[in-house]
Amino acid sequence: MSVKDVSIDPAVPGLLEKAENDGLETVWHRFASQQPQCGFGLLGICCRNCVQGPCRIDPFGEGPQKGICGANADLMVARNLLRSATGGAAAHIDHAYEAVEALYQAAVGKAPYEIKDEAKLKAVAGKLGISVDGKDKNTLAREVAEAAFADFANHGAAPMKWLTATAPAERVETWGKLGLLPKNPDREIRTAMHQTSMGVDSDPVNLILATVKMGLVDGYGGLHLATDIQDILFGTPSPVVSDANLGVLDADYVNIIIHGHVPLLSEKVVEWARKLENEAIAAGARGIKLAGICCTGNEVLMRQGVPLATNFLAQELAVTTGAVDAMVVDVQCIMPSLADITACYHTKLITTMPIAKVPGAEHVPFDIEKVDETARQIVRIAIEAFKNRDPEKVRIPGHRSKVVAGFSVEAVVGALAKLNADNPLKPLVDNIANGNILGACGVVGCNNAKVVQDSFHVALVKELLKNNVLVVATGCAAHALGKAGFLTPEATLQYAGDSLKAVLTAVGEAAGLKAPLPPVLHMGSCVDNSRIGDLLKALAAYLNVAVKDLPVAASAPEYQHEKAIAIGTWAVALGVFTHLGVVPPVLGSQVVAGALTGETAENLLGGKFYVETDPIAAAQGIIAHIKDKRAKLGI
Ligand code: CUV
Ligand code: SF4
Repeated sequence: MSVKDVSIDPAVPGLLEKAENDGLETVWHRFASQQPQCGFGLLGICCRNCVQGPCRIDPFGEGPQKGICGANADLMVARNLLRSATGGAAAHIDHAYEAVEALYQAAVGKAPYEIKDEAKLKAVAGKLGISVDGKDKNTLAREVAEAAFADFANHGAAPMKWLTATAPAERVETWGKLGLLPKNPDREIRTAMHQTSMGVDSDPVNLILATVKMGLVDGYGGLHLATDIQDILFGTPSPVVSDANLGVLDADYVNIIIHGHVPLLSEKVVEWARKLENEAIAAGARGIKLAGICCTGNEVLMRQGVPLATNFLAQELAVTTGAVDAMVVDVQCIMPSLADITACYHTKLITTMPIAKVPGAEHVPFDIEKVDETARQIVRIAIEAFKNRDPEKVRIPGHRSKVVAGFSVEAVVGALAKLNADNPLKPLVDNIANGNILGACGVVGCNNAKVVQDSFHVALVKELLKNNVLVVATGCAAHALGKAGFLTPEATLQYAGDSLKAVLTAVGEAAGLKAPLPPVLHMGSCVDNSRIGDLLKALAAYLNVAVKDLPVAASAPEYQHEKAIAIGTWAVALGVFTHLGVVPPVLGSQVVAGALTGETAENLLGGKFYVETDPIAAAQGIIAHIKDKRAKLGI
């Protein structure tokens, strides 16, 4: 079988052909062989929550309308949705928890990480009400880690500290009134699994509210906690120039790809790759090239300038270049098929986490106390593998695009402070108020085999920029936009509407960049969606309105992961109009679909989901929403 027209990434067609010639199947081949996909599953109306099942509901109303226990379509859809959001939140919470453990171990001298960002450490401590006076950085870091641990050990009635310390006060009050404030992330996950098990909650509305609460668990116990701790440990990102796409691999070098989400090991791999250049040269290479896939890629791009190899859907094709000596993976979004692909080349697939092993891969366990040894060993495995590379099998696509990344809130405010030191947000807000910037949209999330790779991201963003909507991006969306050339000053000249172009040019000049700011600001990985939340909080505070009143929106055009469901729910809870470009499995229930996309969500939370599978129509929907919010603000 041959597949075509699956991606707009120019590096894909040639490599796909190579994969087929090498006798390999990819995600797109498997997607084709899955067609047609199960209609019950697509609508969310099947249940496997007990062993009397599986049960399914006839969506046409002729067959069964209830499962064996009596569960109807509304209950199945609501229960499945909460379980998905819980799965996503669990991934982020586990990630954040590992970062906290690393910070604690570093602070007590047990893990070889240096605490790089003392200013961020103090800022986070300040928000938590921890006094910073006279404390050295290790003492303060230990206390911040202990405050995070306290959330996980919270057996009382008080809400999660990380939430109350970082979320907008107006939101905390709103969520409190609705009874949605989470207490302890682990406990909320346990409760949600219990609530959705056979014969517990059968009220779809109660389950929807629990899903919103899970969004908050994700947003603050996962995203915000992970970002804060990673910034403290590894530094808060600031703008950095690099490249994106598989052309960043180099046949003359040892090529190491780091893939996954948690930067605890990859930061060290970057360090050791630099230290062991000489060993690579001794092995006959000109040095070592690193490149990232998925959110680990975003993390090391922002803080270390490591180029992006590619995003989720093309991870297999990265290996089919035949030029990757080691693919190092941690957790999340790692295709099990990678082992089949690496088996066809000299590439070493290296798993590192106890919960993420792949049969056929070499497992080099991540041990926080010995992380230097682990990283050194991994780099040496890559250098050894390089010696076995078959030049006949190498085909590196020529495609690479320049990217400017690393726009943390601190960096954005820093750039704006060059225009107005006392009131950095004023120039931005003034330009929103006068209409030069119509509004802003966070374009985030994954690739999904149901969508031509990167096509929705690019078409949507082109239309938004043309209409003077500023875009911020994270996750695999940021990769997509990077590969397509949107993370550059040149893109401002090419794609931004006239008034947006003028503002970005003025800010870029004033910030001393000698070029416009890019029209799409790369704000990081998926957990760094917390940065977008912080930016919204700051804008709302400056204007003295609620986040839900701002002329902004979010979009996950090509999302696939349960994590995206959790993040999207958090965004809606924050009051953000949140577009989805892939239909979530909720259409089997009018109650659930209606509540999430209609007035119920909007009245309670100020935000709602908006599902639209056509990029231009989606852009128009987002723009209409932004205009509506502007009108209500009287601007
Ligand atoms: Ni966290 S979740 S595919 S966007 S990394 Fe990309 Fe990244 Fe996975 Fe989705
Ligand atoms: Fe069927 Fe009810 Fe069991 Fe689900 S919980 S599988 S609907 S009997």
